[in-house]
Amino acid sequence: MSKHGSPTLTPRGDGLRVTIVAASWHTVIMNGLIEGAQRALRTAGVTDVHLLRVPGSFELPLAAQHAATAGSDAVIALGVVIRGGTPHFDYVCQAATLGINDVALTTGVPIGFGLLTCDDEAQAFDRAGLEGSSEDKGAEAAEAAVEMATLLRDSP
Ligand code: DLZ
Repeated sequence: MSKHGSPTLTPRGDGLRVTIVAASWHTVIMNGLIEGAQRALRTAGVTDVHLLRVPGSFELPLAAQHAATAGSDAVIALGVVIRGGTPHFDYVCQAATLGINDVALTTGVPIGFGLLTCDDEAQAFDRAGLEGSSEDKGAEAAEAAVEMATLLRDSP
């Protein structure tokens, strides 16, 4: 377990098809999340990896649904939403979170939840798996998705 309480997962994902769906706001942090997810997939032995870029986090559920119904064994949803001065933050976070969960439950395809919902850029940077970050949420989301995909595949 890490100092933040996250478990140490070492999933094997050989033979899986995995799609990363990634929003495009907050470029530097998004790059960190995507690279973290790709790194974790390589470590897990996943070679069939696809990347689907969408405009913002609000669009993540539809992209995840597309990937799940098009044959992906697991999806990783990555986005960064930074709190602003209006209620927009809450609407985008809620729609993305509930939508992603809904897609996982209705399709049966596991979706790693890598949506950062932060008060400011510094908080997001600290979770982005970049040099100087203390957490790597892209990698964590990828490991969880692969772990779930193999768990569901191998259980009766
Ligand atoms: C509109 C908006 C705002 C204000 N902030 C963010 C953000 O911090 N992160 C993010 O991923 N997307 C943001 N968006 C865009 C919405 O997610 C969506 O793309 C637009 O409302 C168009 O549907």
